[in-house]
Amino acid sequence: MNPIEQVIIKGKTDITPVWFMRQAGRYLPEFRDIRLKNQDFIKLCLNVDLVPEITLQPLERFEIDAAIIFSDILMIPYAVGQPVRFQKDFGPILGSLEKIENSGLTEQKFINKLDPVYKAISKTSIKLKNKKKSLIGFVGAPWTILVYMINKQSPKKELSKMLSDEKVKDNLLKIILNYTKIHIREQVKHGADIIQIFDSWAGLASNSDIKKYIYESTTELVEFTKSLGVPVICFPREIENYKEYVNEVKPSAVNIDYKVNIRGILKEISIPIQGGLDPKLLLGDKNTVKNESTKILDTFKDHPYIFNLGHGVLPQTDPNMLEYLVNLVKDY
Ligand code: 1CP
Repeated sequence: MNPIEQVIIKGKTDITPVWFMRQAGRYLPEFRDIRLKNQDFIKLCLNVDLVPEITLQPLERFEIDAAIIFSDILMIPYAVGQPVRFQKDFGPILGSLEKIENSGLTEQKFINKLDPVYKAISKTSIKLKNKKKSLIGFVGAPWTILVYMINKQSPKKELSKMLSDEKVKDNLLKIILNYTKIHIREQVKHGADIIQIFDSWAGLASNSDIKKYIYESTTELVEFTKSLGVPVICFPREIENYKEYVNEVKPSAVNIDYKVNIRGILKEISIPIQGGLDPKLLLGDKNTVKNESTKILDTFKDHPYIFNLGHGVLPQTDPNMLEYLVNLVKDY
């Protein structure tokens, strides 16, 4: 059993495993070199040689306990037939939803489209054999995928009125749930030993949306993943009530965002906790990083805990700072 499995399955607390959301990516010069030569981001996510290479890049540098497969949550809209492209300095741009209905989608077509992702997972899994590291597969939560598919761009910019149209949402939700399950199943089949569900825009759901589009739909994915014998970590970023979320959705572990009060959450939640450190701190000085991460480690010293950030590594982060942080956690 590797350290992350020990924490999640056995609730062991004497070791603190560590990995980072967005650990494979833009802050690494070796990733930027590859990215420069591969302008089409979706194509890069479908490159069977480069995906394992990028996935393993952070493990070459740091003593971290997991690899997270280099991919994107928007591979689902792409694979169900909605055009997706990433524009430099803007982010994702999604196309018309009509294309989905006309695409004659079947399970086999969907799997064929994402076949390079699964081959890349197998390849990465073989390279990690005997290394006592987890290989994390992931999906976007149905709500967050719904937001991107309807909004067609990051909700950071502007939010579409169509998000209040129940009929549009319900039709899409069925498709999203169906194909997200298939994507989870295939990732597990090819060697992912943990699944993380990213609900990056959970904080945008209105009270009337939370029950159906967050709790019920995420619970369906959590139960499905558990039925495959694999632990599932949920990250409902900026949701108001983590306690209620955990009680309703019952993930194997929960990732907290950096706005969460860590002493408060410790009292409210008994399942394993992951994350919490503000990624912006890594842009500052080492002393602050040391003080804040020690505070977190002290708080969770008797609770099953996996060290991580409260959101992804920022592109401006100096890799040396991450190395400093990993060593700090390992020496604690
Ligand atoms: O080089 C580039 O321009 C591409 C940048 C990039 C990268 C490196 C994107 C575009 N996605 C990724 C990889 C990625 N995305 C991973 C890889 C594994 C890792 O190291 O963690 C993961 C897990 C994701 C997941 C993802 N994609 C999320 C959920 C986590 C989060 O950050 O909230 C979301 C919201 C996306 C959408 C996305 N992908 C990329 C962009 C620019 C965006 C939009 C973000 C937004 O709407 O503001």
